[in-house]
Amino acid sequence: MRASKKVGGRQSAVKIQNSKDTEIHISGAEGLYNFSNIDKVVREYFSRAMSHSRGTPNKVVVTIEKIKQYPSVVPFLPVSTIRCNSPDESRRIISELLSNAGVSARSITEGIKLVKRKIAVHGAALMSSESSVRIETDKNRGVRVSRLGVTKDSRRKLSRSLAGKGIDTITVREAVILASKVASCNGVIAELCVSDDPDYTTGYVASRKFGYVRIPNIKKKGSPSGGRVFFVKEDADVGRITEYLEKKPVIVGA
Ligand code: WAQ
Ligand code: MG
Repeated sequence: MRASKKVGGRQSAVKIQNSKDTEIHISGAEGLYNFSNIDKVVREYFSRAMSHSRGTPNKVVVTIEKIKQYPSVVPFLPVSTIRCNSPDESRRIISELLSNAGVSARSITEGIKLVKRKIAVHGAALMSSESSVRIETDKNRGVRVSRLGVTKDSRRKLSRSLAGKGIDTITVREAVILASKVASCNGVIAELCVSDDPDYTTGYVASRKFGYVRIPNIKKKGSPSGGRVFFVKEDADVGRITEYLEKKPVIVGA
């Protein structure tokens, strides 16, 4: 599902080709579901699109595709939460974690800039972990991770483990599932995420090396900024990584 708001004039965001209008990203969601659940999922996605804190969309696109490829199964990243009292402190924590994963100081600085930018985009940036060069083909859209899901069993396990930490919410569940697919992608070494929801101030850094590390107070309450950056190996094959993240069906929960 993709919900956006088309506005006339110069209200920033992504300019629509050959048009005076711009399109502001409101909300998006995706998943792998059994055919029998589609009716229910589409209704949930629609109501989510229409009640987002970023505003009311005037365009909602729902795409339903039959998947022919059998999904591969990858493990959940272990979840932890680090103490962090302010956006300033979060910079130091993000830097330490990303540097530990093998991201250069330059790429860390550029990555933080991207997730703190005012205009949220639909997808994620792919950034070279050494040179900080962005390698995704469409920089306005970014790479959108899709075709990811859980089995009933693994969903239950995830909920149980998150409930033990008091964080069994749809936001955390979806983020852990997404980060687990991203971490399973060859060539990706780490992810940095800040929600674009103005009221959601916990972000995370994730990697296969240390799992999914939640960072409270990563941004100020009320800020509509947010974004995701996937840091990739310097010699990464952008076509293969994009194909895996956008198209390869992956079930999390080995
Ligand atoms: N693929 C790529 N990028 C995405 C996707 C996706 N499927 N979904 C969202 N993004 C990008 C996009 O640029 C958004 O602006 C940005 O990420 C933030 O998306 O454990 O809710 O859906 O408490 O607002 C983190 C949970 C929640 C932390 C993250 O992200 C925790 C969240 P949002
Ligand atoms: Mg959001």
